[in-house]
Amino acid sequence: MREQATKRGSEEQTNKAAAEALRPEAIRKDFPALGQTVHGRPLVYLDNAATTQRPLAVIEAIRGFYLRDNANVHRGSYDLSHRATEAYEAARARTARFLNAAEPAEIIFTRNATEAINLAAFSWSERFLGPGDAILLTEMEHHSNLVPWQMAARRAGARLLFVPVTGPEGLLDMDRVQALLRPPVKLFAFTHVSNALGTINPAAELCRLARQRGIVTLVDAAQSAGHMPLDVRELGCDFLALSGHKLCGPTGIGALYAKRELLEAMPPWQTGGEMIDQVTLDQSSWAPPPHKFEAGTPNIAGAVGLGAAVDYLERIGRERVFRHELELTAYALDRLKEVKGLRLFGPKTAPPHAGAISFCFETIHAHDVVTFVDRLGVALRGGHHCAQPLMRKLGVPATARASFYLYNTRQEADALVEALQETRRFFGA
Ligand code: 7TS
Repeated sequence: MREQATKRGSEEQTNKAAAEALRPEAIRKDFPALGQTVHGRPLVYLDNAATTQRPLAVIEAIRGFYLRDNANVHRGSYDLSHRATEAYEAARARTARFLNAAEPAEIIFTRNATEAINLAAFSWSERFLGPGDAILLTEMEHHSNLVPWQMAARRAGARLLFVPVTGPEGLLDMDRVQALLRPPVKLFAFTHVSNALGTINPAAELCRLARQRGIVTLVDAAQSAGHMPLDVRELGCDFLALSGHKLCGPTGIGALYAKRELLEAMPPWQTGGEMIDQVTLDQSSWAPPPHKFEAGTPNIAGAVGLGAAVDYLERIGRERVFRHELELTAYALDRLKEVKGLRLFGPKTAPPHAGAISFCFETIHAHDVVTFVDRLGVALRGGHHCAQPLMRKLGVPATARASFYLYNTRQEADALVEALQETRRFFGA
């Protein structure tokens, strides 16, 4: 009884914590890199869509691994190697839990989201894509979720089809989705959140429509994992790709989630050590998933860092992170309207606008904007954001982009607006 009451009490506390607004000022203490000045100004780091900063918990986890547990995995039969293997596989289990995958074997560690998509595009297409088939993508894809499919289609004699992006708000044309999700389409790959427009796509709905028609789905979650609650079983996707460095983790580690039956059916991508069962001079058989898809010595310390990152985000609560980001985005979208001559891309409201805001001045190149505001301490990204087809559609060569994360504050959104006002005055726009 008492135990139950205590449990209920702690659940209530957890729920209360989840309901509490996130306090970025407190969170910033976990991120030493944010406390610095650049060009004599406090750093305002707004390039989180490119990569996020790392909390001490992640830095310490990597340090601790190299200080105490460093050895190769799945090889030695000595204590240190067992510890390294345990740490690596524990990171896989934590990542699986983070995504609510049915089992850790559904998580393949990769270098990043790009490699995760390349793996899926190569192996799935080898087995399941043939002449005359089609792959459906959208016009807002990052090159990482476009070029691998171009290559796969070329190899298979298949073609690519695209869901159009509509209007200045940059939403997917849902009528066209309905019309396109039918033979010869075999797979639908789309971004959950656009890095260039900030649009949050209705991923669960898109997966549901595809599933109804027997079409396989891949969700590019590079911009959503770590920013909002994400549950692969609720989404109903077949594949999902993420990068550790965009969710507080280290660079050089990412993951592909895939349903086990697909991983069983797909041939390996890279081959060599670690991924085999039996090898003769003439032929080989494969280890079961996930190891079938992890050739060679993996990024062990990177996986440990990713495990620490997902733990960190779970402690904070992704629901709170998401709410904070939406509130900050809504505030910034509103304030950016004050800047004369600034053209904003993407949805007008948050949601469906996530924390990456793209904009440009009609008469100042995005690179000039980014270089100018850097001198004021504000770190933005300028360019085509690896989405050249989308830029062509928007009719601009490049945009400047501010992207928020859990540690960004309203004061930083104000600093962005002020820096853009100064830019406009300086260039006489
Ligand atoms: N997909 C999306 C939607 C992305 O935004 C990115 C990276 C990737 C895939 C690839 O991630 P990677 O970790 O494999 O490189 N986007 C960005 C960006 O917007 N600025 O720098 C990288």
